[in-house]
Amino acid sequence: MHRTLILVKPDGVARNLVGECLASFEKAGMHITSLKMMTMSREMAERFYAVHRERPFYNELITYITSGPIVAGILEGVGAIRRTRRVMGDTDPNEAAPGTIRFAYGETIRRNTVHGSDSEDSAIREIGIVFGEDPT
Ligand code: 3AN
Repeated sequence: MHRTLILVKPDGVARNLVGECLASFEKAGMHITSLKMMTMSREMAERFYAVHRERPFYNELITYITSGPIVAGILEGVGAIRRTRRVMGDTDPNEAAPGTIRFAYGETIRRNTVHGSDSEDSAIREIGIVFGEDPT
């Protein structure tokens, strides 16, 4: 059994897409084991996106992710990371496959509606940051 962290980002919450996004993950066989609504502090966002610190889009990414409420969840299931990312689609909504969340709802590469951990190490790190728990 694997675990991953998902976020419904500010553009998704603002457009009433929380239920749609969570339903997509559940339909793909994921089980929601934790869920919360929150607004990320700048400090949490900087820890969360630390790997992107040197990227040209970093400041705008931090401003965006802290701009309004998000919904964070822990999903559990076989192949949770891979399956969740398949349901989300490519980072750039223009590249995302039909049937994915980002194809349906993503606005731009930044306002792309959802986040999902990209590896087991990221999942452990991100669950720790957002839920303050050791997921082992
Ligand atoms: P993903 O969320 O698909 O794993 P990452 O980890 O490469 O994508 O990027 C993290 C977040 O940074 C993305 N979800 C997106 O919001 C933002 N981002 C990535 N690349 C760009 C870019 N070229 N311009 C603006 N924002 C970007």
